[in-house]
Parts: sequence; C-alpha cells; structure tokens
Amino acid sequence: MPRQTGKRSSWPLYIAIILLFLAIGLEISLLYKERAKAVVIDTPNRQAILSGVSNPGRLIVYSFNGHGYDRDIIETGYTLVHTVIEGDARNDGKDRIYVGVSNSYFRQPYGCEVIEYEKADGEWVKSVVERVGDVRCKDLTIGDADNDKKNELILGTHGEGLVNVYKWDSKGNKWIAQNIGRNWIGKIDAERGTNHRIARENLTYDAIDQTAVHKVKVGDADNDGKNELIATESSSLAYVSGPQISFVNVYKWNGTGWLVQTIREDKGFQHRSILIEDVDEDGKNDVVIGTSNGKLIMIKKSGDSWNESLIDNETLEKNMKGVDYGYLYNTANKSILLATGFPHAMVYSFDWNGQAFEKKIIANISSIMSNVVLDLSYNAMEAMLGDVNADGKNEIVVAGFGQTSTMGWEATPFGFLLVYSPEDAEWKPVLLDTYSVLGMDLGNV
Ligand SMILES: [Ca+2]
Ligand SMILES: [Ca+2]
Ligand SMILES: [Ca+2]
Ligand SMILES: [Ca+2]
Repeated sequence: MPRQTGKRSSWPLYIAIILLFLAIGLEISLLYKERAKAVVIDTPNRQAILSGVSNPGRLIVYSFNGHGYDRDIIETGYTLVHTVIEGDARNDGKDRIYVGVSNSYFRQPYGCEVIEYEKADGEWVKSVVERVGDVRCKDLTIGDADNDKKNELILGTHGEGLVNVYKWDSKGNKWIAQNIGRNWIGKIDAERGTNHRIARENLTYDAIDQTAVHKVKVGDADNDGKNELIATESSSLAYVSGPQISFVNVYKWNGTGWLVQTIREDKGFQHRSILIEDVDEDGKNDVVIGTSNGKLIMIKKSGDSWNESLIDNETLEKNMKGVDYGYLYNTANKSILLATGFPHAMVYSFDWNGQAFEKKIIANISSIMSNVVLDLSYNAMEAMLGDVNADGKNEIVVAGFGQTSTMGWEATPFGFLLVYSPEDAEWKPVLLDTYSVLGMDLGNV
C-alpha cells in the first residue's frame, strides 16, 4: 500500500501557518501596546531639563542617570539668563540650545544677546545669534512662523520691545535677523497721546524702556491651517505712574510682510503666558493666555471675531506664567498644566469634561520651600510636562524664583527647580536646586 506521503508532508505547512498567525497576532498586540503607550506619553524630546539660572547667569542641563540627575553647568558670563529653548532652528535635523542673556541695568556691558549652544564631541560650542542690544532678551521660541516649511528662531525683548525673527542661512553660514515688531507701546502712545516711557533719571543707562514683550509663541491660532506668531506685549514693568497697558498681538505673514492684529487689550496688568492648543477638544485650536492678575483666559476665533471665556480666576495667586498642555494623569485625555506666582506658586491642572474645565490642585510650592528659606514670596516662571526620568510616565517640572519685598526679581539668587513624579496617585516632589530660574525648557541633548 502506498504511504500517504502527501498528507504527512502537509503537517509542517499547517504548523508554519499557525506560527505565522501567532506572529502576526503578537505583532498587532505589540503595535497596540506601543500605540497605547504613545497616547499616554507624547513627549519623546523632553528627557533633559534645561534651566536658565540667574545671579550668576548659567545654563544648567540636567540628565537622569538612573537614580538622580547629572548636572552640566555652562557659564554664560552674564548676570541673567532670561529664556532657554531647544530645537532645530537651523533646519539641519540637529537640536541646539538657545538662550537670551543680559546684565539688565546692573552692570556693563548693557544690552542683551541671543546665544546658541551646540554639543559637539562632548563640549559645548558657543556662538552668538545676535548682539541684540535691548535691555532683556526675554523670550525665545522656535517654529515655522511664516509657513515656508522651515523653522525660525523668534525673540521678544523688554526695553524697546523687539519682536525678531532669525532665519539660518545655511549657504551663507549666518543668521539673518528680521525685526517685525518694535516698541508697540511707543506706537500706542503716539496714537493716543499717552506716555509710558520710563524717564532717563530712573534708568542706569540711556535705554528705551517702554515695551515689554513677555512671551512669543508659534501655532495655528486662527485655524486657517497656517501658523501665526503670537506675542504678549505690555508697558514696562517699571512703569508705575498709572495703570499698565497690555496687548495680545497676532503677527501673520501674508507672503510679503507681517500683518499685526490685536486680539485682546486690557489695562492694569500684563498678559503673559501663551498656549496654542485645542484645549476644549472641539477640533480647533484655542489661544490660552495667563495674566499677571490671576486669570487664565481662553480666546477662540469665530468668523471674523475673537471670543473669550474665563478658564480660571485666582483670588490669591497673581502671576499665571507657566502653562503647558499634555498627558498628566496617564489617561487618554490631555490636561492644561498651570503654575502660578506670588505669593505661593501653586500648580494646578485643568481637565475639559465636555462642558467646563475641572480644576485640581497639584502642589503648593511655598509649603515645600518654606522648609528651605523663610519669608519669601514664590513665583513660578515655567511649568512643563515630560518623561524626564524615562519611566514611561510624565513628570511635572516647575521652576521659578523667590523674592522679598525689598529684593526685586532680577536681584534674587534664590529660587527652585522641582520635579513632581506621579506615585501612588500623588505627586511627589524632588527639589533639584535652589537657583533663581527665569527660563526653562525640556529637551533631548
Ligand atoms: Ca518658516
Ligand atoms: Ca493660522
Ligand atoms: Ca478648541
Ligand atoms: Ca517619568
């Protein structure tokens, strides 16, 4: 009898098919897990903490080493580091660190600079983007502000109040600076017959101190599919002869020039932080503005007008300076993260429930810091979300400074850099340093 060789030889084929299905199943389940993880942690470029500290002005890079944080300290040679940002501003696929530095009114040389730091062969290589010359190079951001598919580096200053756009010219190997805003309050004063300029006798050197650009941010603020640049601009912080005036301005590149539109104006306080995100999850971006008088405002473009609503109104805290948006509680929904200032420096989250924002208290920084130094008011300057210890869960990183009534914000050497980790449904703080921090970013250097 012939043996049924055909039947016997098909067994390995069945096994191979079964193994193939198992492999595909495993692949799908791994893919699913990968995706599920990506929903919770969406911050792949936020592993290192980049802190700009003052008195003296240093850039400190903190990297997690498995149990603590290594510190890489870079001396800028200036008194103050106002702002820090990491990103691919040269559009060559490499992230570099940019800082705004100055001595403010304290000592010569007066006038601020924008400096680039690049890590090459383990060393920090410094180069100057621009010797700007205004009093303080207060805020930097990186984004495609003019929609040419390339990033720009954008600066806002205090003093004359410049809004500068820097494009890296790779052929000419140089930065090309374009000034798109200059002394907004000076323009308003000229139109309205007012005067918000600080008198010469109140300054240590001959500078224009009239406009403070607090923050600059790039995003699609009006949901036309193209980016705009938003700047919060006010009269100088030193102006005390009357109520300060403050504006939220949108700079839009129309192909030939920059058009400026004011989407919010107020007085008696400053508009400060800016977030351009879809925080109420209706599929359209919203502009969230934190103010120096305790408000968090949401502004939405509707037709030709900008409509606003209040997300939060603090009665005790004043300065809504640190805002971010991301996965805070390892759920599928993002939260607004807010860090406040004066007196306590509180950290809050706001979750959109479909109708309203639900507020949760995360931390009271002064209650932690009062064990370190007594009798100070605390001000958070930056708050960001990122998985800085690489455990698959986002930490909250908050930094700022403490001051007394006799010590101004520029003079203080004291402040905080705190990392809050989610543990057992609580946020556990670790105090990394007590330097005064004016600017911070999370990066991947
Ligand atoms: Ca661009
Ligand atoms: Ca737009
Ligand atoms: Ca929205
Ligand atoms: Ca983590």
